Amino acid sequence: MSGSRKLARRAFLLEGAATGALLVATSRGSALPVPRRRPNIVLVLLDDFGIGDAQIYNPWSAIPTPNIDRLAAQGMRFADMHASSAVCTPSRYSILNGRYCWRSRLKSGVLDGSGTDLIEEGRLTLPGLLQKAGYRTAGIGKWHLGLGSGEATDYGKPLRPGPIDHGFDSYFGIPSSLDFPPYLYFENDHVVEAPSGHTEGSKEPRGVFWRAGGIAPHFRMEEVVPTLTARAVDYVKVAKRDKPFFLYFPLPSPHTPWVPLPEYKGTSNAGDYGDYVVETDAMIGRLLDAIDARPDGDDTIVIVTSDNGADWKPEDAARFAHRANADWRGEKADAWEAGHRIPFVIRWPGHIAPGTVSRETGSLTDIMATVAGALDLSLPDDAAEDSFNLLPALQQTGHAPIRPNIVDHSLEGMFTIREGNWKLVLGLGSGGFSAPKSVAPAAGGPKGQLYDLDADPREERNLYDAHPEIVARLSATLTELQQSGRSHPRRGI
Ligand SMILES: [Ca+2]
Repeated sequence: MSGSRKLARRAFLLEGAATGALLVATSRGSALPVPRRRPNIVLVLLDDFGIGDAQIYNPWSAIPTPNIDRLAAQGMRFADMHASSAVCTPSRYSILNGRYCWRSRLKSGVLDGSGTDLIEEGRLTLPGLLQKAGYRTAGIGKWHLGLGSGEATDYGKPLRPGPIDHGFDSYFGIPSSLDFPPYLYFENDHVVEAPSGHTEGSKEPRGVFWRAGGIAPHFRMEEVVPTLTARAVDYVKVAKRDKPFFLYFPLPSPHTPWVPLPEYKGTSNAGDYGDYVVETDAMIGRLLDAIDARPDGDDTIVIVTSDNGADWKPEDAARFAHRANADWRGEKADAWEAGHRIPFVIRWPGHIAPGTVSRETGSLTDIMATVAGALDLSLPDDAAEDSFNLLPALQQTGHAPIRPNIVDHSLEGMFTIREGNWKLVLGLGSGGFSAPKSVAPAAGGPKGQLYDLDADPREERNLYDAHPEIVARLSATLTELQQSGRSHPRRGI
């Protein structure tokens, strides 16, 4: 290992090693009053974008990301933020519901393109909360939370229930990941162009992958990201100021297929993946420019984050001098840190000090309670049950950890629970894509994994047998969280 890589590795490890509410900040703010006019809110959710991709998180990234870096310089980034799951569908469920997805009918894996509506009828969602508070709510991008009811989605019928039944005034996008058929756009409850064509799919080169299936005749993989971005930019440009707006913008990149437009080819040092990340960052730049051009541009909360870790395999790391998940162990889908530790950047001028970094341990399930806290909205007891208000971290007014614990979940449904520096994994192996995926316990050997992330952020020393009391305590806490149906204490009591 070269000297510079050693330094890089140390920087990654140091950034992740500290736990709790220690703040590394350029200045300390104080609690600010609730704004007179409610701010616009833009939530950009990237797909499989890793914590080592953006240069603001990883100065050694082989991919230029000037727009995400600019946003972070104007706001705050979190170093210890986690998706609640290491894969798409459950992570998205938890963002829009403030609730762990393993409490829903989906106990592991993801929905495919025929998956039906996952969000329970009547459940208050993040857009539903904002809709009730007088917001105009729009979703533009990858849905991946199921459409319709019954055994499988019937794309020939109205796509109900769907996003417009869960708090969105309007929705335009694609049903699931860009590698799951059918390949089409839908708007609100109907298909824009029927998937009357067929694609044989693609398996190579590495990352240019999509499955065989139905496709709308005018649907082009490489046009999806710019098409969605143009829609989002138009939305921001024309949104009237009589009401604040909430825009949920889940881009399907840089998830497979890695299909950058020709003008982005060769713009990174990380192949098609890196070039697609450059394009993704440029699209965020277009959206930021549209926001900043509005008279109320400063009166806007902008969040950029990712639904899980990067799909960056050992062979990718061998081919390119790039670490999409920094030096965290594993990759997307895993119970190990690279599966779910993700970038999280938030800008809110006048309320969040620019250029700040938080080491607060947070979860994407917290967006809902944090937004409610920022807007002084109350949440009913039967909503956002796993969501904590991170506003004290954003405003740098808190000192104690906000969350008592976080729970993460791998592709295969392997649970982890984290409390401070301790992380318990209920099983052996990654539980996801990395080898070994699953390991049967040896006679007399550990049944799970226990790591001290402060001392061992790479998760290399399993302390399961050395600290049975910690294993027992964290196991009991997880069981309590599972059985009680909530992490957040009952509100108003
Ligand atoms: Ca994803």
